Amino acid sequence: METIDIREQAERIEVIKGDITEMNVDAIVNAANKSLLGGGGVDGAIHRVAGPELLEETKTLGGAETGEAKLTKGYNLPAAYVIHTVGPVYQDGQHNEEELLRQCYDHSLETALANNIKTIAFPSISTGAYRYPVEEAAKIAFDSVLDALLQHDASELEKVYFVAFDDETYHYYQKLYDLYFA
Ligand code: AR6
Repeated sequence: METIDIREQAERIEVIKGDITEMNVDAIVNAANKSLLGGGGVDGAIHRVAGPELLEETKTLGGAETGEAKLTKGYNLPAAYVIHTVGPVYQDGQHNEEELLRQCYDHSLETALANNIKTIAFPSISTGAYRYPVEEAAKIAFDSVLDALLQHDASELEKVYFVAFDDETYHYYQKLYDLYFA
């Protein structure tokens, strides 16, 4: 029964290889750090494209804890909003990393639902500078998104994109997509 429900969500999830800053969606998610004031990786790319007004707005937010999510406008991005979340730094898997990464996805989706954001694109949170193993991280991402899709119909949450920037990330996300939906 549950399998049938999950399969019905196939068209509400899409795995893409590319640059999240080009996504024409209601909101993109940023893999930020606790300062929320920008950095390298996807965070740097988002701030570059959004422009200096994004930094001005994030300065007013007072940072964020690991697992939290905070909303800003998208400024010069095609996306109307950015949801900034702070992933865990991966140590050895014994420091609550799994729970904290799950919170990033759950809180980002809750933020989307609370703000009438129906299309959302996620990068692979924590798997770059923060070194979370990408295969495990992708499972957490899928689990969180599938739970949200099963609980909210398309009128609330229309489509979730996973945007992989590199081949390895794309491979693991595709593998999971096939596992659930092929
Ligand atoms: N579009 C989509 N994904 C991207 C892009 C892009 N334009 N650029 C990089 N990625 P990372 P983290 C991928 O390091 O591990 C920052 O300095 C990248 O290939 O951006 O959560 C922050 O300020 C990888 O698969 O984020 C924090 O200090 C994924 O995004 C710290 O890094 C995440 O890599 C956060 O580290």
